[in-house]
Amino acid sequence: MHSLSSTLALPEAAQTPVGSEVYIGLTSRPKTLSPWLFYDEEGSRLFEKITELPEYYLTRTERGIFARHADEIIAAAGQPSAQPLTMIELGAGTAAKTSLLLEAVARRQGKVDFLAIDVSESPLTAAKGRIEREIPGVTVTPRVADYTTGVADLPANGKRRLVLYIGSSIGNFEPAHALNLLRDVRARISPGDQLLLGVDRVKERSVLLRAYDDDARVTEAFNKNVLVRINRELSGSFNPRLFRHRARWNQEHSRIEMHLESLISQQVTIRGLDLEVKFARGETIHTENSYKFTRERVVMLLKRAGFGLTHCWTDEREWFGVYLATAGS
Ligand code: AVJ
Repeated sequence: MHSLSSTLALPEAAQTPVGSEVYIGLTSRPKTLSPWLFYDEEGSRLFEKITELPEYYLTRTERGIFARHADEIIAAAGQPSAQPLTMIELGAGTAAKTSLLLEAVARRQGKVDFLAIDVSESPLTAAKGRIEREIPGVTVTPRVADYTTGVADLPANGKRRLVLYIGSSIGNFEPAHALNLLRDVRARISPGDQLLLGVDRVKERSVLLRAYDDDARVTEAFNKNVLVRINRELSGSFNPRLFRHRARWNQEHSRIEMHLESLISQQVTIRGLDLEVKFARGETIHTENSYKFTRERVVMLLKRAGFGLTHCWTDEREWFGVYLATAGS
């Protein structure tokens, strides 16, 4: 259907990051859309709402771990000789949970530089304002960049780097991509520098499923928002009501999958891409993977990326894991 000549004649919109992602995803079999497409303004707002849902334990649990162990985490990152730290966060967003760690660093060494990296500018700007107002001694440098395609230089300022990759964001990537990402981080820092990785753990299936299919249907709105975004940015004709939100546990790959399932046989036009997309009844668009980890898997991943696990922290139910690892030589 999509011959080379028609590919060459693709409209301009198909060459933007969103356009090409949507074009490739919706002409693939099975159909997919990458999870980064969720995060337009409305999607970012919906995600913030998700983090407050009773079913979505991830954010609350990780925050609890930081609230309880921040001083210990920061002391461990500075070992063995109380090294001063500089902090870097990948996918910082509003950096809400990060404050607990920044406060601990400020208590320990007075001043700290914080490089906050995110694809989206407005939450970073808000984070800088809030953090510098609330935590004396912290200087925030926002950097708008897509770290998933490679982190650029990570400044040390003569200090030991502590790189944060928290919130189980790594769970969105296929294992090979996650490994590449951590290897890339390792290549940008020095032996002895530290990585703090926050990941969601494997647990009872019903708990996992509820976290991605909440009663207030916020996750459903978050999932369907990608269709609304395509309608707006690429002149699509999706009717979100003709799709159903699905969350499923994939045991083999140890991941929650989110899909949008077509309720009927239908055809959708995406004028901006010059594209007609056919859906069979029951056919899905796979919109997200959220991998869940055992401790063994995290240790293996870190090791293969050139890190050695030194400490880990969890909550009482052992639902979430925070892992501190040292860059090897
Ligand atoms: C931001 C990737 C950690 O996988 O739990 C929340 C995104 N998707 N609800 C996750 C998400 C549906 C979230 N991460």
